[in-house]
Amino acid sequence: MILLTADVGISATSMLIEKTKETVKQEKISDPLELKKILKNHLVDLLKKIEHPLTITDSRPFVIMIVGVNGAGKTTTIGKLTKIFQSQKKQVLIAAGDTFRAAAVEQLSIWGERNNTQVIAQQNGDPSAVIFDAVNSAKSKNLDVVLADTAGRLPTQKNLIDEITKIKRVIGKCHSEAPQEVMLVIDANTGQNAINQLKIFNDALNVTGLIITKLDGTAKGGIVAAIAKDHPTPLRYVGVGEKIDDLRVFNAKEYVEAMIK
Ligand SMILES: Nc1nc2c(ncn2[C@@H]2O[C@H](COP(=O)(O)OP(=O)(O)OP(=O)(O)O)[C@@H](O)[C@H]2O)c(=O)[nH]1
Ligand SMILES: [Mg+2]
Repeated sequence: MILLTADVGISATSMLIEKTKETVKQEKISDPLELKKILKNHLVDLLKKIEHPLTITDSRPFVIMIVGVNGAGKTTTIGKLTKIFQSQKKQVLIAAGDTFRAAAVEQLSIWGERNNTQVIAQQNGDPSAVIFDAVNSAKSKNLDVVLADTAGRLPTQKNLIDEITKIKRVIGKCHSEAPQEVMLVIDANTGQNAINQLKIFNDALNVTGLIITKLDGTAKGGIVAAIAKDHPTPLRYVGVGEKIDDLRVFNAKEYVEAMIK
């Protein structure tokens, strides 16, 4: 029940129960209080599979494309990531690739100001063109990182999924290795639908990293266990609030401690 209500899902829950039973048998456990500890250890082992922090390589500019459904926390995460990268002495440029939502550029500009970072935007621009310009500009200035925001889109909106594959292709025209990271942002409240989001975005873009946001709310975030079991993808960071410092590097052990009290 603990696992299912935390969104771990049937498949990963069944596997964890089986593994727990095996351990109980092998180690001849008779104290019921030990069960939770054993279960937690198996969950940590599972989540370790996706505990892979992001490393920014020397392939300049290191372009990170941020994608996900509407309202997942993409733009906010860009603000938080900028601060983290700057603290690592990286020079960051932000590309306002959400040309769809009216207030998107303004929202990103506020994050740019907070971090004292340049935001490249164009009025009524095509998202591919905006990001292309930003990557070229970063290249000519020899900057370390480009964070490219994109508009929210649903896995069912085929035209918008096609559009984002085009954005990725165009980025590759300015720098053959770019985008070095395609980051999918998932709201922890999404539940099992997160797997579907991951599948569709992965088919279209080859997702290389994940961010799970809004873990400060009621969501327990067990969806990451389902991801680790059925669709293992490196989980880079977790969002724990709306403020600039509310982003943590994913750590399997800490995560499980927060998930199962
Ligand atoms: N509590 C909490 N709120 C968050 C977190 N991350 C983002 N938010 C909030 O979620 C809302 C949506 O965030 P955005 O960053 O605008 O999301 P988005 O994915 O860019 O949205 P679209 O561009 O409209 O698709 C905002 O109110 C954010 O403050 C988080 O980790 N915790
Ligand atoms: Mg946004």
